[in-house]
Amino acid sequence: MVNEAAIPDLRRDLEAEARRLGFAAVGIAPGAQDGARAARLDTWLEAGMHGEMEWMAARASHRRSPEGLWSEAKSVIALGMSYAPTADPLALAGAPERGRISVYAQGADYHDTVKKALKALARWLVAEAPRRGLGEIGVKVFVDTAPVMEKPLGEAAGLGWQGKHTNLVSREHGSWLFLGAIYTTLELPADAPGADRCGSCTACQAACPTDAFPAPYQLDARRCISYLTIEHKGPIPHEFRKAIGNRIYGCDDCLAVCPWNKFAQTAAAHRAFLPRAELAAPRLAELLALDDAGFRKLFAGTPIKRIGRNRFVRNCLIAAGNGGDAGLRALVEGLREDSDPVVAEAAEWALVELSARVLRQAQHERVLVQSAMSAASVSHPRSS
Ligand code: B12
Ligand code: SF4
Ligand code: SF4
Repeated sequence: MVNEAAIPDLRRDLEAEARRLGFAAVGIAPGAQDGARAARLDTWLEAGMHGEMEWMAARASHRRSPEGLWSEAKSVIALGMSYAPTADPLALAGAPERGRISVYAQGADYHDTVKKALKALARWLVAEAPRRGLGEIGVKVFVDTAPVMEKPLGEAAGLGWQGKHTNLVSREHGSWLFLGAIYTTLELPADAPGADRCGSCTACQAACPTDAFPAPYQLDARRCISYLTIEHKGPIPHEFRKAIGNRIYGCDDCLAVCPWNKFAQTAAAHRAFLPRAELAAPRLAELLALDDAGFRKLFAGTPIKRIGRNRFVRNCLIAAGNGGDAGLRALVEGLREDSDPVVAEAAEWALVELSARVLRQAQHERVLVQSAMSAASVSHPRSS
């Protein structure tokens, strides 16, 4: 006999334990999810909006719903860990000599931090359920990489709602929650789903530099700077290079402009995600000089290490070309000989951009000198 009466206390203590482990948001969703979200995933995949992320399509039947992945899953414990920034994520937009790393990647790798806390919470639950007369239970923990739709599950569990930028927005934590999930065979009472509070706002749609939203609540990943700088392996398509600006890993623009961020409690942010000093505003000159060993050393323990030196330097070259800092010319020239063809191609492009910028600058200066000279001859007509 299962001691049903123990469930409310377990639910309360589970939440307290989750908070002790560093989670800022906790909710419960049923293991059976409605088919609407699954249908939208299918439409998204059929339209090819996942680009080269073949892994999104590969296990779609598992991804569609918790029960599709694990038929015994009765409930989902959805969890959010805050990485609310204290500085303005868009502050470096006007600093072309520096690269912009998105907020989520400036501190510890969330995969490690969230997974560790999820495992600790799952162990707690596995120990507590039988102790409270609820019998032996099974659990599986997920963060990011498994075929799990974390945002819809977070919404179903009441953590917030999926905003028009498609990410989960929380009333207490704004756009800045990492999500994770524990699937369990234990049946827990579900929380009410989060209600959409976007209203008539379109700030995130208007802010996107690459026009990556074909419609509100839909993202074409192939156009998203986060995808282009992190997931995309080959040369970055030319049509997006200018719009990338100095973003060298991910993009925060649609998140940063969300008005709900003004309620984000920065005190709730997990300390592990505080920005590392060297990643908050890195100089492109230093990043362009990285070799494999230097890259691994600088980015050890961060999510950036995953993309490897070549893809990262490719991104920095795009930023260098866009920034127009002639001081980077020698470094860029050197990278034209790089053994990686994608790096070499990006260097070639950056060099053309830098040269064009220097030429434009010289022309601009010539025009200024000429107009200053003619102004001088107008104001001193008798001196000629
Ligand atoms: C693939 C992926 C990406 C891809 C594609 C993003 C995307 N929107 O799908 C790329 C590489 C672009 C990406 C970028 C980012 N990502 Co990402 N990503 C994922 C991943 C692995 C899967 C997401 C997924 O299932 N996409 C498939 C689409 C179809 O799902 P969906 O967006 O939920 O689609 C829903 C809506 O679009 C809606 N919908 C579709 N059509 C329609 C039509 C109508 C009318 C309506 C109403 C709704 C609707 O229904 C769909 C189903 O509910 C998750 C981790 C995970 N396992 O869940 C992290 C995840 C979503 N990413 C995350 C983060 C932090 C980011 C970035 C902010 C990183 C950065 N700073 O660069 C950006 C944000 C870009 C953005 N605006 O989405 C977090 C989001 C946390 C949160 N609070 O939501 C996650 C959950 C990782 C984590 N564990 O924390 N990501
Ligand atoms: S992350 Fe950047 S590029 Fe991607 S959708 Fe948001 S604003 Fe657009
Ligand atoms: S910026 Fe506006 S539309 Fe976009 S998610 Fe936030 S509230 Fe919704």
